[in-house]
Amino acid sequence: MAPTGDLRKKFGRFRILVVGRANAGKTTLLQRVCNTTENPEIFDRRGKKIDATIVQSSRDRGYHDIKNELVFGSNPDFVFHDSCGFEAGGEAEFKMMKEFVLKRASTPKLKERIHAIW
Ligand SMILES: Nc1nc2c(ncn2[C@@H]2O[C@H](COP(=O)(O)OP(=O)(O)O)[C@@H](O)[C@H]2O)c(=O)[nH]1
Ligand SMILES: [Mg+2]
Repeated sequence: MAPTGDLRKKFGRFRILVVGRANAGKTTLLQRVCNTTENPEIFDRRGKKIDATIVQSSRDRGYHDIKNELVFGSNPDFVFHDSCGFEAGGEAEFKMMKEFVLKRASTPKLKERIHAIW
């Protein structure tokens, strides 16, 4: 087995999808794991930072996009994706999550792959 450092170099950041209902405690869980109380920075899939003030005041699709990347400043090597499927409860959202998982679990682009689902 390759030493951890080699794996890190090959795969880059560790990417985790968190799935659960609204208010299940997903955000709290991520903060606990990252040992922080800060809110994550949110980036779109192209890496463009999404303004936190927009995020807080808006419930539009721009924010509730499973492709957005959540990163805590204290733990920049971990990237989280927050499922929106179960929050909206709609079939379209569930389908998007399914597609996201199917695509990102097998993509040959290692940097885009999800490594774990919680
Ligand atoms: N009692 C209790 N409350 C929790 C726990 N985890 C989170 N909460 C609270 O539940 C609410 C929703 O948590 P949040 O992490 O925002 O849920 P999310 O919508 O899944 O991201 C917040 O008010 C948290 O403080 C827990 O383990 N026990
Ligand atoms: Mg949350």
